[in-house]
Amino acid sequence: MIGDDGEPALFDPPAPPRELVEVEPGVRLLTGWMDLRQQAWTTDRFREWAAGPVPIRAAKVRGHEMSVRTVCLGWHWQPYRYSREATDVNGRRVLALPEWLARLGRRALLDVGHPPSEADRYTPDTALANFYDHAARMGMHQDKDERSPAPVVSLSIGDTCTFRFGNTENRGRPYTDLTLRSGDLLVFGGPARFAFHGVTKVHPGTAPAGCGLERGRINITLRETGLDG
Ligand SMILES: O=C(O)CCC(=O)C(=O)O
Repeated sequence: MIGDDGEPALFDPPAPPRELVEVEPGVRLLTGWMDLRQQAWTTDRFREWAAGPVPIRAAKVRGHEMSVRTVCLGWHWQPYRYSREATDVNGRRVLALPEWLARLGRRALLDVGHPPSEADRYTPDTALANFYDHAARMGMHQDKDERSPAPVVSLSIGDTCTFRFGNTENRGRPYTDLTLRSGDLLVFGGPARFAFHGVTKVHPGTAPAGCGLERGRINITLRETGLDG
């Protein structure tokens, strides 16, 4: 809980300890990366982005709406391409990627152990911000509409989910099921950059008080598109 004066309220449960886990080469999970106040602040920004000029929407894959709703910054993503204007929504240009988010991406790489020379070069130019209600899922897919092999930085806020991280060959085994909680940071790059992954379940009632979301889950991924202009 955040008190009226903006300070964390007394008797809050302690923040979960940070733990850095190397899931497999190229995939690192840093739990408890964002504190509650950072999560709530980011949730407020998400609500602003979702209002437009290109409002949050469910992208259509082969004519079927995804259960996840997405709003994009920097570049607009629609299956299977990026554009500046949201031609599948209202034709408006998406909001610019804020500099604080690019800086956050560089900090994320440093904090999971990428060398400073790599982290400094990281210049994400798009963010896909997803909202999951309790019924939403994301099928196994590769993030491969980007031309850059730079890592994907992924932030979770709200309800816990089961996130499946697979292999680069197909949607099936081998894969690892990870639990992503509010505040967790996941980075995947290197040999795992183009691995299949998805969200198999969102667990209702697991969002911590004070994260800014009472129900559902926000996920923000930062990426370098490698596109010009
Ligand atoms: O929600 C997540 O954790 C994953 C999102 C994802 O895979 C994507 O946006 O491509």
